[in-house]
Amino acid sequence: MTLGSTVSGTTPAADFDALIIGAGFSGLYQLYCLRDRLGLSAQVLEAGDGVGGTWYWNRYPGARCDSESHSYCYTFSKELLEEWEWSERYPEQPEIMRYLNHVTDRFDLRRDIRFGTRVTTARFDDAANRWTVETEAGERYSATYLITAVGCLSSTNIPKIPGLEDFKGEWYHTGLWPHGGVDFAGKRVGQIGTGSTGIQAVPVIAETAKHLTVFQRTANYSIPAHNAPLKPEFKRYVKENHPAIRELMHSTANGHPFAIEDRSAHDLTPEQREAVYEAAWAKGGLQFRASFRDLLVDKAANDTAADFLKRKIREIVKDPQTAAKLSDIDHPFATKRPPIDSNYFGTYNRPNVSLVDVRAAPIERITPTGIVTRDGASYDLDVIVFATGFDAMTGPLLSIDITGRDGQSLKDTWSAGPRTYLGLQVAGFPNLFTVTGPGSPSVLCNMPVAIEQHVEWITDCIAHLRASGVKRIEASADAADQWVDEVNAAANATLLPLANHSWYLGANVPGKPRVFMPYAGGMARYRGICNDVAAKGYEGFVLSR
Ligand code: NA7
Repeated sequence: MTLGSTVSGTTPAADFDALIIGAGFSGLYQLYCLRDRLGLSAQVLEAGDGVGGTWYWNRYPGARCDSESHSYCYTFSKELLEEWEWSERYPEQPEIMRYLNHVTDRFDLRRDIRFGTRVTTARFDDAANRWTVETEAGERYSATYLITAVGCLSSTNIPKIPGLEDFKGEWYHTGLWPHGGVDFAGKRVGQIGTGSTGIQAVPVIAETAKHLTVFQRTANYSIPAHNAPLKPEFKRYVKENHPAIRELMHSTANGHPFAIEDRSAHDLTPEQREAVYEAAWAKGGLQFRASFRDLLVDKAANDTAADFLKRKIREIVKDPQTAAKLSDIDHPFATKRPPIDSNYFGTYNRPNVSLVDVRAAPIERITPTGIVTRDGASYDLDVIVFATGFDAMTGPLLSIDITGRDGQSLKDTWSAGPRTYLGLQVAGFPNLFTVTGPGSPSVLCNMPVAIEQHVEWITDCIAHLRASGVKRIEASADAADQWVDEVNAAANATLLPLANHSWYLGANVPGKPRVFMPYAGGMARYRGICNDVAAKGYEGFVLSR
């Protein structure tokens, strides 16, 4: 690192080859690759006071990963794979934090991460061919390459409900949970939101709250996780088979360690299909979606899974009215991110839990003492939990004021929705790389698999640029236009757009352009496309010397 004055301004900028924003799964691995593999000077800037990214902030009750632990980890280091041992089928937030801290220390990454440093602006200087980044505290950094590793789900979505500022009790968003935890004992708690987060939080909050009222806008499917401690034989299997497990994850559309069955739901009789679903339900987890190859592309096939799952809800939940509200699901199965749970529906059988349908009677306002809905009903509360999700994918990028070539801002460039080439670069923003950016499989894939692929691609690309004396790489506008068409076509070939209120489409944030953001063509296919682009001399990118 050097103190330079390549860019005009009051504070001299600290200069690096590369700046990485974020110290989650992506930022940590990107630092390792650029510093230890390519020998570049690299600095990570991280808003939090520790590593972990999404997992640093999401400490809400029941926070747990929906990918199985043996697949929710880096695969780049054989030694790391052999020495780390997960304790449960699905890792809980504290265990993921222990893992990421272990990785940080094992690879001596901490010394190149600056914590408590929130990036506010990033500006490309055309003449100097460098990015300058400013932080909330007014520090300045500059680098040839800027890599955003800001996560897809890190900008919280707190709905603007009138009256929140007058609420006399406590309120929290699950994605900004207090580090010291929240004591619900003896309290009347209201939780807004029944996505993956809300479905994890309900059973745990209900254990100690005096009363929990859940405000549900959209009823949701959920599959039991059947989480449990891992058996010694499974741990042994993972250690002995990690190359094969990795190969399997790389061969599938979603990056999970199981294949999608190569059969149609229509190939079986109703009785046979029921047996398949019962077995998948008993096994639990996201693998349910892999029971048939056509669940996400054929509405009639999907209906068979949806009917099964709605029946399960009605079997579990004893009160018929509550069961009816919970199973009145308006979108095909898995067209919104399918949650997995630990006794979510069963929790509604507790006497201290009740469900309010805010689709029928929306929340009108928050009062000093609780929530009032449009039908005039009021709910007295001591605590409100917002499990209301995120301004996903574009939110974390647009929360930084990013200005590219010729003074164009990312906000303006994306005013009608995100436009990227491969989710990796934006036309007009040279030498800026977006790890798991919009237009890449990202959230439709087991995240560490998507992250490793992006980080490795970016690393190889930068190595190529340096070896061949290329000073600047930028996605061409044509290639980006074609890729946006490809992303739309991939989504439209599935049932995913039928969930017209999904955050995949940006529909959960008022005023956000409705564009299907992740690439739905599958991770394995996407990996092939990226490899091909690189093999053809970075086709679709403009390289200048
Ligand atoms: P999600 O999946 O976006 O869920 C948010 C929930 O909050 C969902 O049920 C929303 O209903 C509800 N919500 C949002 N705003 C409101 C208002 N104004 N009123 C009532 N209800 C509201 O976020 P999660 O945190 O659960 O999960 C995000 C991802 O994290 C997840 O998909 C995994 O990938 C991990 P809606 O469905 O929009 O009607």
